[in-house]
Amino acid sequence: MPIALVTGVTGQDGSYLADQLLAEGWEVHGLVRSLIVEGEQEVRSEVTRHVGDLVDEDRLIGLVSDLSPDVVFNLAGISSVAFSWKEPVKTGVISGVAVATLLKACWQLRESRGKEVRMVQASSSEMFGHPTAELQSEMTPLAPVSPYGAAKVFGHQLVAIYRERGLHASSVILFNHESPRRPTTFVTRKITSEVAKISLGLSQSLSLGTLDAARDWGWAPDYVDAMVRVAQAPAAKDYVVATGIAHTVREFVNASFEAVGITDWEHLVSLDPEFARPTEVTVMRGDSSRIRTELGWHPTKSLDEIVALMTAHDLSLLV
Ligand code: F7E
Repeated sequence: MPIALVTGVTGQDGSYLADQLLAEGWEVHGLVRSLIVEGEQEVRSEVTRHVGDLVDEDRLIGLVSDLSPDVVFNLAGISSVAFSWKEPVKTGVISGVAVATLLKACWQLRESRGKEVRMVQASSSEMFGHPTAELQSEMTPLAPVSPYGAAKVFGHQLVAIYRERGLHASSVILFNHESPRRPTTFVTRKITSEVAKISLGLSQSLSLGTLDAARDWGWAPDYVDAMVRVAQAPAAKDYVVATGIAHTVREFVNASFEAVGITDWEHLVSLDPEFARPTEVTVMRGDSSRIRTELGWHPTKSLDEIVALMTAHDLSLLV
């Protein structure tokens, strides 16, 4: 039975990844900050939880050595671009420097016991910053415009350095991916949860930072499936994971209101500078040809399907 260590197992991606790995017969271990999980996904009982902090180098190295995993999936870190502006130092340490610790831990395990441990790093499209090409691929220059993007670049480049050194270390460059497990601090779930409330008369309006930004939104379980494929690929590489289709926040809002039968929604939505970013990437759209061709991955849901599922879920929480 292959063994996986998943950091960030209580997040949207970590919880879906644990579900998939368990279904495929893996032994799954998760790094958690505390055994009491608040505001995060419940960890399934089959996942062995280990309390530890990503900034605790001795703890991480000891854990990797004790578990001797086949794959370390690093999904932990600050995932909110907006929050990274408030806590740039914490973001750099947790989302950037901690990647070095995990790579060091994997390398030491390999050197000391000859264990062929692999690592998959959750990189991000935020590393591209203002895109210079219409579609971003593995070849697109990295030029982040947020503390989050900069921290991710550090981790991403270290993965490439350890790969060069001989470790089977890959990065998945994830474009936005959503689900009912997304926290409401992200725009998609903020929209669907608020639209559900408005449709039931429980809220009067939805405040957003902008309606014009466009993102390449996919279905989170598909992105987790990409990680498993990348972990099992013969050669370690970087892979963009994206649908290739961009939609604006306005289109997302429209689809969510449509899902609850409201067509005239403009008066229900307002703009609030509190939710606007110091720098905003206007359009992101990924070219995932490499993972489609080499590993047979493809997205399974359209934006309308994702919005309908998320809105229906939020309605079900209220009735
Ligand atoms: O923003 C705009 C916002 O916070 C999406 C993470 O998974 O994807 C995610 O980061 C867009 C941006 O996600 C509001 O300015 C408008 O243009 O849902 P988000 P994100 O920042 O793109 C990347 C790829 C990651 O790697 C990250 O970990 O929506 N937007 N109005 C808003 N965003 C929020 N949160 N709240 C608003 O009111």
